[in-house]
Amino acid sequence: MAGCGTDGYRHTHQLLNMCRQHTELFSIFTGYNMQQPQRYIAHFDLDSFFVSVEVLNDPSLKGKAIIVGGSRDRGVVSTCSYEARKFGVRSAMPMKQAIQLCPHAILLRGTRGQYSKYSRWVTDIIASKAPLFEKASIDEFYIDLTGMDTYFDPYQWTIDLRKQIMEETKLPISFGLSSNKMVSKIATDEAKPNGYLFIHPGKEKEFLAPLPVNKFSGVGQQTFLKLKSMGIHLIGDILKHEQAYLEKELGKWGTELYRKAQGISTSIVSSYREAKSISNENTFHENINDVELLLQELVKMTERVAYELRQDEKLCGCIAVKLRYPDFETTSKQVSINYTLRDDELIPVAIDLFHKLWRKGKPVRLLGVKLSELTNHAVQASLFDDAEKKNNLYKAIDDVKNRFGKTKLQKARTVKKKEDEE
Ligand code: DCP
Ligand code: MG
Repeated sequence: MAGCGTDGYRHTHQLLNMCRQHTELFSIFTGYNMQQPQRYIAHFDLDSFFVSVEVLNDPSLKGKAIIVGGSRDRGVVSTCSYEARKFGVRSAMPMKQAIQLCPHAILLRGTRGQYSKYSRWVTDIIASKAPLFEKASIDEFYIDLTGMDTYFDPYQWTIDLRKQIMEETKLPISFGLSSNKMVSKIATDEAKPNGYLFIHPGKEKEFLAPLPVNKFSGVGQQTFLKLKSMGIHLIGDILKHEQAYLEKELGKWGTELYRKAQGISTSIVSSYREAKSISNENTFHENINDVELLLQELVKMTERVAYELRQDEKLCGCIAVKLRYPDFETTSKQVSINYTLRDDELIPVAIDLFHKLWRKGKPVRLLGVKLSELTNHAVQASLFDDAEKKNNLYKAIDDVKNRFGKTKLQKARTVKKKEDEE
């Protein structure tokens, strides 16, 4: 069976992970240093993802300065080709500014469904090969290969996986491989575009030293300027100072930077398969067979889970509806959707699933909605100006919900019935 080998690795890996955590705890509590297995973590990230998809669909765009984003006057840049980056164009920059920097760039509004499709395709390839992986965003993955060096060379394995992804999807992707997530992510960044980099265990500090401090996530403009005023420009400069001095100047962040500069990071790769979903279920006091009432409940629940999704700053790629009848027969149906966080995209799909699932007229005991395939949310939802407006609207609604409780604002369908009843 095709999946057997990978499953074997996965189980071995889970065991190793448990052992590692226990070993760490044992060491912390007893002070006795137990030998840890060498960690290997790969980080993969597609190159100029949205642009690469556009180029696949229209090869005449290859090699040109391309910007994918919203409208010229009010939109922001989602991403741009490396040719446009040479002119200083960056993600999240106002389109107006980007056009000024690179007036000859080809402007594209983007095709969102396509990005979800390719994101899934890459995910599927990684899922079929990797012992344990985490999908960190729509185009970014961490793979934990710890313990697998008994079976194969982790570097060669990662090179082969990259080759497979590029051959199958035709999308360029880069990777960094090292002993931890932080260093691998920075290595990917250094390897881009269309490259890869292996930082051998023990060489982390050396690799980081000549890089600017804002390579660390979390070092924004403010910290950057503060560090500059302290004479710290490069990561290596951080270690020229005592930890106590950094702490005095920067508080906890100083300690954190001191650790990071040494190439230390212990965060673990959390499995995509086990990644959380957001769900809401309701067992009714009395069974319901009125379709309007059921739909009203369904909309309310979908709004609730979508709100939770936005609070977690995630997008979802899959929605499921579940029904239980009084005889306890339980059915559910799910469908993959374009990655979204929006009620107006989720609700119609939930309603459609409900109609496909429900045996008309049969009383329902329990109704549930679940969002899964959660991934971190870049601002790609702001691709279209209309989406931008809607996202701002949701933000405003969510702010009110946060301040006054979740029941204050609901959509027409969820309040209609109550008004009718009054
Ligand atoms: N994205 C977006 N808005 C942002 C950042 C990203 O819409 N502010 C979208 C467009 C990107 C995709 O997410 O193509 C992936 O984000 P990355 O940060 O990985 O950027 P790219 O893949 O475009 O380029 P890189 O080669 O730097 O990874
Ligand atoms: Mg990318």
